[in-house]
Amino acid sequence: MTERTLTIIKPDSVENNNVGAIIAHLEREGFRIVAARQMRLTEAQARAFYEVHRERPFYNDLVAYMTSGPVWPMCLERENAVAYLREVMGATNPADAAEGTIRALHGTSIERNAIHGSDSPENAAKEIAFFFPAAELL
Ligand code: 3AN
Repeated sequence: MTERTLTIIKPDSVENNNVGAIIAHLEREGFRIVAARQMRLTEAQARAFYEVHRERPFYNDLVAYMTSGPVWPMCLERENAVAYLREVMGATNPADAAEGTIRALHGTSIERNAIHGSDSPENAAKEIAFFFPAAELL
C-alpha cells in the first residue's frame, strides 16, 4: 500500500553537506518527495516534536541538538514507506547500523545520527501535519 512518512535531515547532515547525498539515496530507494523545506526549529517546536521522549535522560540534549542548526523536514511517499524508511535509515546508533544504511554512511553518534524517520503510520500522520499544511503535500 502506498504510504507516507516523515523524515528530518538533521543538523549534522546539513553541516556536513550531506543533504544532497541523503535526498539522492532516498530517491534511489523509490521514495517520492511530497513536501520539503529547510528551517531552523525553535526550542518550543523541538520540545513539542519530541514530546514522547520528555521523560528520557537525553531529552534536553536532543532538543538542544535539533535546534543547533538548520534541518530539512520532508514528507516521503512509497509502498510501505514507514517500515521501509526505518530499514534504509538504519539503527539509532550509527555504530550498530547495517552497512549501506543512511546512518551507517552519514551518522557519527547516537545523537548526530543523520536523519529522523517516523516509527509508525500513526506517528507519521501526526509528524507530517506538524510540519506541513495539506496544501503543501503535492
Ligand atoms: P529513532 O530516531 O531511531 O527512532 P528514538 O526514537 O529512540 O530513535 O530516539 C529519538 C532520537 O533521540 C534519536 N534519533 C537520537 O537522536 C536520540 N537518542 C535516542 N537514544 C539516545 C541516547 N541513548 N542518547 C542520546 N540520544 C539518543
